[in-house]
Amino acid sequence: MTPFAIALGSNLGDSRAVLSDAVARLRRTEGVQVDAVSRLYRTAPVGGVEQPDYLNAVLVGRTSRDAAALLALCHEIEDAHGRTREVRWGARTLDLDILTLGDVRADEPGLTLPHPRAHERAFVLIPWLDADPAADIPGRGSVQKLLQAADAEGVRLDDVGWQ
Ligand code: A4P
Ligand code: MG
Repeated sequence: MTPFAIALGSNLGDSRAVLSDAVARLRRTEGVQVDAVSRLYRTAPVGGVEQPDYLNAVLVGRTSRDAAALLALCHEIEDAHGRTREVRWGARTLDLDILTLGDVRADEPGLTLPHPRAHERAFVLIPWLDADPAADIPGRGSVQKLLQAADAEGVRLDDVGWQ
């Protein structure tokens, strides 16, 4: 079983319900063991066009799946929640990004590991620390250290919570 971390994000539809369902699906997947789930954060959108705030979270666990199979699972769960067409720029009902899978390094068109932008994104690093205070990005360092250099403005604990 290899440790992994996945970032969850949503800024369209009933984001809280969508993220809860994504966690539930991961929990009941064979070969995936969920060890911890962060609290829920409401975050200002980073990059791209003007769009609604996101709800973000991070989940950590262990899996017997390889990187391709874990990515396929993420896509399957994203597909189950579809993409709505109300918003022209295509903000997502559900985004599942693999942050790390053990020490695996990948640089392929369909998969980059560790995630190429995770180390600089407070909306990833803050919930990641929640789920795993000892989290580390191979080649980048501890999440705690990386967070000190990130801009944490715009990331706040969601007051309703979940799970
Ligand atoms: N892909 C490559 N590496 C990975 C990986 N490690 N994990 C490929 C998951 N997927 C990976 O992703 C496009 C393709 O990336 C996939 O087909 C997969 O094969 P996508 O989910 O279709 O699109 P995306 O996530 O919108 O694209 P991108 O460029 O990955 O966007 P980002 O960088 O993830 O940014 N602001 C806030 N506050 N919160 C957010 O969650 N998210 C984004 C998306 C922008 N701003 C945000 C947030
Ligand atoms: Mg993505």
